[in-house]
Amino acid sequence: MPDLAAVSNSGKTFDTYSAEFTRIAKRWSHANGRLYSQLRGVSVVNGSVQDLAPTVKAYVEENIDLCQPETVHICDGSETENNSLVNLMVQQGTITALPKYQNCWLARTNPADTARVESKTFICTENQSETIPTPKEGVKGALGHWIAPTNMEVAVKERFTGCMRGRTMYVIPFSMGPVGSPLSKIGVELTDSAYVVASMRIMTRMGQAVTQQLAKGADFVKCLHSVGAPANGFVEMPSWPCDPERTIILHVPKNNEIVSYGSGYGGNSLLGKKCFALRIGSTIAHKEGWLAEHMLILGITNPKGQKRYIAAAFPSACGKTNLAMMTPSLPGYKVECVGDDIAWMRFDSSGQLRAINPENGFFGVAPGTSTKSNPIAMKTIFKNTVFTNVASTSDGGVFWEGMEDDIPQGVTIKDWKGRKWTSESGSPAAHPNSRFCTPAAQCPIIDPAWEDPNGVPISAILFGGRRPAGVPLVYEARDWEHGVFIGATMRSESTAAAEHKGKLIMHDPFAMRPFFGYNFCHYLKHWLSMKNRSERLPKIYHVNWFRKGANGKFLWPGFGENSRVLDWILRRLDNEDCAMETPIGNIPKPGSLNLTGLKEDVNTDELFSIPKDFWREEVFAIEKYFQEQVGLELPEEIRQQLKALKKRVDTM
Ligand code: GTP
Ligand code: SPV
Ligand code: MN
Repeated sequence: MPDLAAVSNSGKTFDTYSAEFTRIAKRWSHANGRLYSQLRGVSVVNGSVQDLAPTVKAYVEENIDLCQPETVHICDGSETENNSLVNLMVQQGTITALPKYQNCWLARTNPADTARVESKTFICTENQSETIPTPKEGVKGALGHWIAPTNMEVAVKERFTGCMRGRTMYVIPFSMGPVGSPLSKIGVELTDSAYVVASMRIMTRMGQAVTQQLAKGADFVKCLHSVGAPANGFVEMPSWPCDPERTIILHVPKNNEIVSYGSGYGGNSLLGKKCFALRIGSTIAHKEGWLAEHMLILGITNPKGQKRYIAAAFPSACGKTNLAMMTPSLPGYKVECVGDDIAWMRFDSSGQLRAINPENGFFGVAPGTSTKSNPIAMKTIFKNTVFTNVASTSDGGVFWEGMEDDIPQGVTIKDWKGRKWTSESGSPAAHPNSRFCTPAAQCPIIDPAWEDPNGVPISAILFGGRRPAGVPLVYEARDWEHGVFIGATMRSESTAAAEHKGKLIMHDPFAMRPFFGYNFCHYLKHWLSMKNRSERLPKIYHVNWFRKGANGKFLWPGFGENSRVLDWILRRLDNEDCAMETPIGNIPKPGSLNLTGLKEDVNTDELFSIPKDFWREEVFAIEKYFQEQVGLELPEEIRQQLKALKKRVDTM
């Protein structure tokens, strides 16, 4: 209700009183028999305009004018609010209940909207060279996409004008990182998707507490999102509106601004995640002297009770969530989870690298998650979780590849498109990129320090990927520069997390290729410059759980057995003499990787072999990649590293 008391200040004439009353009354309107305040003539059906910081209000108003929503809903993050959104989505058919579990929901997307779309993701800067290195003539750049400001303006106008007609614009105030931590950053996402609101409530700290920070004048990243209204007006699947033809995801580092249109899925729509915490985040980090990385963070305690933290960058769907929640097979070890996807890291005044997880939930790959592979995830996800594109069971539960043992006799399955499914159907039951969206606090091994405003101290950084051939289980960088080179030359088999078809070995430096917010070469220089920030830099490793033998099967059992690799790494951090030099880096001395109690036979010769032919090809591929994608801009240190590797491989 308007604050009439505030109007009736003593000493005012009746005319002023009446004029002020009219002015205030104008900001209110009737809808559904209720009184609502208004913004630009649009009813605000939840939350109070008075609570909005002037800067936020201006941002909302500007986009009301552009998107022309029917109503505005300012999110408070409450359970009541969430319940009403859930009810709305059930009514609209966007989600269905999963009565087998507590407060769990299944969303089925339009089959044309199931993953991130790298090819439609752009960074907008005045000059192309701020965003991407200049590729060799005739070569298509593969280190991000640039868009000019004028083109972006056209793209936005074309898509966003009136795109929320008949819909509600939700205003989501959110914090990446614990609210109020000096390392955290705030965002405001405007979206027309209730699914995005419900997901952002899990993935970020969202609502009232953040509104209060904003009211105190906190800066924020502007995040505008619409699922879109296709140009031809035809919405194929009203329960999941989207506009795949015209999907576009735009970032303006200069204004800390994100604009995303046409997709409701994951990294395309939950703008705190890849768009903010990585792309815009990396540009802020570059300016402020820290690192925003596609990395998990885990704590590991050895049998002596000594605890350390490790960060690891693997490309999408290459094992971050699984490693972050690992149940170690080696007796006496304990792993605790700080984060499974993103790390914000900076050196403190004593030269210790410290990391926070800016997220509040896990948006994890469902297929492959099982009581065998990731029991901790299985203990996390069956309450307060939104599942997307998994299969469903006749007893009100979920199913995906890997859950075969969990399905009771007589229970039938519908695939992610809602069609009857059996193991003979010939297609996967769950979409390969189907996901769970679940609160991090529910993880039974969440680290006690996971919300520490100062972050956790990082002792080692791992890079890795899916390398079916040639790349050993683990190797250690010779020094920081070599470590940066290893990150820069990462390659991995493509997965279902983005739109790439087939299993191509793709270059994915630092697992950041889809997420660089600025020119890769400037990013490399930034990483190299970290050398001057500390006397005690973390050690760097490369790991590969995915090497295959001649029979086409994985050579290494992975998952909990990866604790054996972490054990070797921790012993290296303690300066144990358990490594030997090879041309590509240091690998475990024969017999030094603890294999005691390993249930399967592992061919360690094959697992650790470094075939000369393979590595000559690898060096050649890296050389070609740098020549074509980066050219003369490549930092000299990296050029020297490549030269040295080539020489070592040639004299193998
Ligand atoms: P994003 O959320 O896309 O960034 O993926 P992620 O890096 O967190 O990958 P995740 O841990 O979800 O693993 C993806 C897939 O790889 C799942 O199907 C896992 O079962 C599988 N996987 C993870 N770790 C291992 C491992 O050690 N060995 C094998 N063979 N497969 C693994
Ligand atoms: C990834 O692809 O790396 C993810 C999923 O973590 S998404 O949020 O969709 O980007
Ligand atoms: Mn990821």
